[in-house]
Amino acid sequence: MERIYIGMGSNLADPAEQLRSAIEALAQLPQSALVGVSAFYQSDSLLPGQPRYTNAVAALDSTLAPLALLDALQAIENGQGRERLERWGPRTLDLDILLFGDRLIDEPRLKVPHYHMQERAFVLYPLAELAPAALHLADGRCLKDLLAACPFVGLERLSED
Ligand code: ROI
Repeated sequence: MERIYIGMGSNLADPAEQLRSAIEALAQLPQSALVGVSAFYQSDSLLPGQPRYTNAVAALDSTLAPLALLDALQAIENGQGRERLERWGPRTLDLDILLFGDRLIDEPRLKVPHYHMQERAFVLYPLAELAPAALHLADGRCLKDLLAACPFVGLERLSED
């Protein structure tokens, strides 16, 4: 059993509803238990000209292998109408494996820890609601230091409903 953190994002077709549906789907994954979900956060897209995003992080305990989990997450994305028209394009649902236990994964389909998480407030702050500040990533960085280097700017924490 490993603790996995999954970043969720949406900027199309009622983003908060997309995240709620994704959370229900994560709770149904085989060999897995959903153990936590952060608050939802809104922020502008990193790319200009796109609708604002709603983001959150989920914590999952699972015995699935990383690529099996990736397949399952992509099936959830596709099931919620994800169309891969352009890289970085607007999307109904994006599910990213941020951390997978203490593994370092470097495969063509999957890099863990997730590439850009250290510079993304919309990943780090929801993650920090679920993970201990002392959490060390497989590459040696600790969450507390990543947070200290990533200001809480442009994020709007939505009240739970
Ligand atoms: N911007 C925000 N705020 N949230 C995201 O999830 C997100 N995802 C992306 C890009 C387009 C880089 N910008 C984002 O893929």
